[in-house]
Amino acid sequence: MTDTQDEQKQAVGEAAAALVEDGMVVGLGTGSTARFLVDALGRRVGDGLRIVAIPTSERTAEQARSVGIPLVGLDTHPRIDLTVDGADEIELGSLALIKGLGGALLREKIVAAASKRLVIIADESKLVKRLGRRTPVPVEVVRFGWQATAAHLRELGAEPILRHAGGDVPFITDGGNLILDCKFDGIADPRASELAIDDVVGVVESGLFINRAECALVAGIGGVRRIVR
Ligand code: ABF
Repeated sequence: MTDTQDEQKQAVGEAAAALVEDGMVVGLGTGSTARFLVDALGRRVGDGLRIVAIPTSERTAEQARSVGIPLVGLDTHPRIDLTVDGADEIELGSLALIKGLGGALLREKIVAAASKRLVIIADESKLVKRLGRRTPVPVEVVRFGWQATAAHLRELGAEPILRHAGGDVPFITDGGNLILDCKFDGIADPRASELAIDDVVGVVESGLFINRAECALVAGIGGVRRIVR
């Protein structure tokens, strides 16, 4: 029985770590839930599990190194066996995702696209019936002309807000870009929205991950359950 949110995150992190097999190339997600995965994998590496891993952010890389997980890059390992990552919203039925509130969406999406399997780990608060009603879609944009990019996103029905790191300092991603958190009033066709946002000049990537997740391991009061499309 898992009740507190941290216990739920730990439960799914450990359940996902159990999916990792000897010899795998593993993508390591970012966020508070993924932290439990990385810790659990570190314990398994300490017990003899032989893997290499590719982190989706500098902070995940730092944590992975601290628990002894050997890190490699996509330059030497362009195909990943299994990536485990968190999410901000998971739409029931479609497994369409909003990711990126942690600011790592670009590397997360590149790692996800290089992965044979993507497993999402979350507590049940992330489950929604309709994507985008509650959570903005993070959109990574280049700095040059970001205000014009924001205007194009408004034409798609978004309300883009420049993300700040604190005060008037804009948040800068690991890739050196900006993030516009785009509020929608629900997203009726996530795939169409993902394509439309990607088509906007100045956009690097969006936090819409559509048709990418194999399943989601979700912890609730009754324990961990596996949700598929
Ligand atoms: C990451 O997981 C991000 O895409 C997303 O913002 C975050 C969710 O973090 P948490 O697990 O802390 O809710 O992959």
